[in-house]
Amino acid sequence: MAKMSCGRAAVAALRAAGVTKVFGLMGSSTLEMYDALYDAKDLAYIGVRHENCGAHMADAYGRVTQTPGLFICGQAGPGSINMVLGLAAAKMAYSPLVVITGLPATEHLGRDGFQEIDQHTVLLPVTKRVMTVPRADRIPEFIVEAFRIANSGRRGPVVVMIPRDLFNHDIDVEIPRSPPEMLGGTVDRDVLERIKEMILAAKAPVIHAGAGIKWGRGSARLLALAEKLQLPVTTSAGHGDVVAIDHALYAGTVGPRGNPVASGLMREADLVLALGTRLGFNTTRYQYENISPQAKIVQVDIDPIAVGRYFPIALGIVGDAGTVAAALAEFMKAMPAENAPWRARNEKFVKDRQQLAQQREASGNHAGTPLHPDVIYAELRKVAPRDALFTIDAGTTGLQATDQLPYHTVPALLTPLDCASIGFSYAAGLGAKVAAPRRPVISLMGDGGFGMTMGEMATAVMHDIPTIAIVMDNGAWGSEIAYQRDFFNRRYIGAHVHSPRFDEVMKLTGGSGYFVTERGETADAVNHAMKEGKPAVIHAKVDPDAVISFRTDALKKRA
Ligand SMILES: Cc1ncc(C[n+]2csc(CCOP(=O)(O)OP(=O)(O)O)c2C)c(N)n1
Ligand SMILES: [Mg+2]
Repeated sequence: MAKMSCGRAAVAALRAAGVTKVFGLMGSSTLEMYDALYDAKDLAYIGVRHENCGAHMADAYGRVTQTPGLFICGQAGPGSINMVLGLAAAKMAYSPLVVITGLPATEHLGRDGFQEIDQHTVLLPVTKRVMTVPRADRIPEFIVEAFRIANSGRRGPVVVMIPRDLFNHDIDVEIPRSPPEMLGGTVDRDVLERIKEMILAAKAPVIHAGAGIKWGRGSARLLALAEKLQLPVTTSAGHGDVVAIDHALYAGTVGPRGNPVASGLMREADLVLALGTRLGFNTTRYQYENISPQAKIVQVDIDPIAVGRYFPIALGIVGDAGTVAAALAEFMKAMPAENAPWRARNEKFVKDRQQLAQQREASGNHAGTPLHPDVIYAELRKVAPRDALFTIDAGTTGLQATDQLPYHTVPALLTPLDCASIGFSYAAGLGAKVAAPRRPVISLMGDGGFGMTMGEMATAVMHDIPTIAIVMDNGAWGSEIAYQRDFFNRRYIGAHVHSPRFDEVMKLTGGSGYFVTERGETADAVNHAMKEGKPAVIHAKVDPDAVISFRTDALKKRA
């Protein structure tokens, strides 16, 4: 037992939980903690400019490292409420994240006083858990517990709220031990036998892999299964990086953000091994649009609620998808490629995939200005190193990129997933770079989405976080203007945006800026930025007509 200030005890608890990087935005309700961080030279502090971006950064950090990211939201009330979207995105992504934030003093709670907003109620639906520390000497216990909860089972964001007066105490404290490592569990032999029978009876089985493989670091085990049985791998939306894109069995992403080859495999499958995926909206639209109604589905997910939720399934398993893939690979006899029963199907899919790649290269060769976004993706395929990590936003230019970028090292893609928010990509890229400083991080987004987060250019420069942001400027809220074009007879209202030259703003901030209008210039700028190693913004003028209406389910064409 040692007597220490509660600020120091909180920092000691962070250390016990394995924290080395702290994202934060300060506020008076947590200053004791800040004062303790002053002496904590082993914890790197990254001060951000908006709480929501801080939450996105810590979310991305958690996704990349698979240990919870930490955001200290210094201020009770307004500070906490500013990060609601970032928490929601983390929750939807099963991303491990811990936020520590203040509360008004206990003697003022319930008076609707200074900065008192009902944080608990606001944050509850967008988090896995919200905890209020009731007593000063329990601060360390609550912090370590938050890390355990964030990182267990279905991972997610956990908020620890600390009334500001608790920090005024010195406490006798024993810092709890760090949370235990979670292991994947095992799979029953009878279950494996049932899956084996279904596979052997199938004519066109596919593996459909999702977040559970990616976040569970199950890719190698998934590939062992795919290779042993010669099964093509399709992925759910936002997880096209589950295996390297040049793998012989890789088909890419299913659905509107994906490609017709992967979607076609699912439409023609008679057995889908859905590993670590909910078969969610952006892949299936909850319909038999990209999945055959005749297909038997074996679904594995860590979240019991997700299993069998959107589609009737033949067999459901609650558990770690990589563990199940490994157990199945071990259980099954190998099928050499030349006599796998689905050999002809596989040969066709490989041919279709080659054709798709050729079409994309042709489309990426568009001459002329303004640039077609496909040109940018094609150039990234040429120059991005194999360990590049991409982040994208939910605008049309980001969504079009989803299945077109060169993913080789898992994880290589972070997106807002079902949250489908804009203003995610730039901040997430910074968090990813802090998590993986040696990997090149390239963030793509539209002019609208970047405008929401451009304050973080200062964060990148101040803390030397050298990501490369490619802002595709089409002068519009592109995803939305596409609907007005396609469904509302081009009656444009609210759809155009005017932006400053973001490259120039980045230069003024102290980083590097590039302005791109012609074919070849994106590749040059990316190469230059990677060599220079400074935070960089590439402002690319792209074709305003190259917008796609992705979601058409509730829209009726107007005459
Ligand atoms: C936080 C948030 N606000 C608004 C939206 C609705 N929305 C989706 S895409 C989009 C347009 C995005 O424009 P931009 O970032 O320029 O990308 P573009 O579509 O032009 O490529 C908007 C407004 C959203 N998804 N998230
Ligand atoms: Mg735009």
